[in-house]
Parts: sequence; structure tokens; C-alpha cells
Amino acid sequence: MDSEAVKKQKAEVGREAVDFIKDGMIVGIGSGSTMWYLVEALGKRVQAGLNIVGVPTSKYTREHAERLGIMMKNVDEVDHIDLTIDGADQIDENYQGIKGGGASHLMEKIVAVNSRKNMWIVDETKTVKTLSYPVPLEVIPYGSKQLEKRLAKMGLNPRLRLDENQQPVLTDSKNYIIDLFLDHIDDPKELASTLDSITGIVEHGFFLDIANTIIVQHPDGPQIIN
Ligand code: ABF
Repeated sequence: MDSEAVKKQKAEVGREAVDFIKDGMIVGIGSGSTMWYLVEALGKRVQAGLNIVGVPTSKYTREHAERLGIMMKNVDEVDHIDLTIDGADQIDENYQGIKGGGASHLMEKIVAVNSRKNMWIVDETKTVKTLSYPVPLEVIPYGSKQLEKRLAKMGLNPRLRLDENQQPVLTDSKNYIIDLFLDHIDDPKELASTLDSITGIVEHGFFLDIANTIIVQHPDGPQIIN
């Protein structure tokens, strides 16, 4: 549960980042609680005449944006994406990130890799020296129990993500999420490469060499890292 200070930082960075969205842009719109504040602020700008097209990274984001009058198009309906703004679960000192705590990382990564520029907006609790956040994997339901056993044998400490009714969480693409609980991840690129080769894993939550700009919100204001 976010502290009041973290909630304040999320609201501040979400409202500040909307200034990077310029008239005429095609903008990838991320998911998560920080992005909720950006979408609220963007809705006000659109209602005041800002002319942009949004590309959603989740059903929730699409519905939230459309309720505010923001025109949304799927990634295959636009020629290109000028800028995608998204949250993140954890960012290390090499600006490598883990995303997917909100079970949206597959669509987030599809939008991100189709964007000319990517910006992450985070509260200061998200930046760490070494990644340690549980690594989300979007996996195909069929064979997911066998996959979980295989990941366990590899020492990756997997756990199927369950909802409040103890049922598997379903992503927008109707897949499951398995999280890898690791004390620390010294070589994200090596682990990402290993995960890329395992049948049944659709996409992992490592976002490596993707962010061009990161805005970290601190009590005394935003730190913009390019
Ligand atoms: C989203 O932002 C997800 O990838 C990630 O789980 C989430 C985390 O950010 P927040 O703390 O803002 O919800 O993009």
C-alpha cells in the first residue's frame, strides 16, 4: 500500500509529465497508478483543445482515457508512436527496468518497442542499485503448471499470480502471470535471454535499453534523467 508521500509523488510526476505531450502527437499511454494521474491531467488538456491520439497499453487505460474524451487507437491503427509515457516497478542504476506489477507488461512492451521515444515516470521508491522486484512473466495457461515446475528446478522461485479469489490472474490477452521471486538480479540481460528461450513464456517484465528519459519525483521536485 502506497504511503501518502508516495501517492503525492505519483500525482506530481503524473501531472508534470503531461507537459511533454505536444499538439499533434501520437502518444503511447502506459498503465498503473502513476499513469492514472497523467491520464487525468491529459484529459483536461484534451478538453481544453490539445489535439493528440493515444495508444493504450491496457484495456483499463483505454477505457479511462476514452471516458475523458481522449481519442485512442490501437498500435496497429497508427503510422507510428512519437512518445510513450509509462510507469515502472523498479529501475536500476543502468536505467534497466522491471515492469508488469500490474499484469500489463506484454502490451506495454509492444507499445514501447513501437515508439520513437520512451519515458518512464516514477516516485523515488522505484530507483534501486540492483533490481530485485519480482519478475513478471506472461505465460500461456496451457502447460503453465509444467512451466512453473521447470522454472523452480532452475532455481527461479516462481509463483503463479492469484487474484483475491485464489484464481489465476488473467491478462488482457487471457494469459496467466508467473512471478519470479529472486533476492537480487545482478545480470538482467543474462536472465532475460534465458527467459526468452523458454517455451510457454510469452514475455518477461525486463525492459532493457528501452527508456530514453526517466523522471524520478522527489519531495523537492522532479529529477529528469536523459
Ligand atoms: C505500469 O506501471 C506497470 O508496468 C507497473 O506495474 C506499474 C507500476 O507503476 P505504479 O507504481 O505507478 O503503479 O507501467
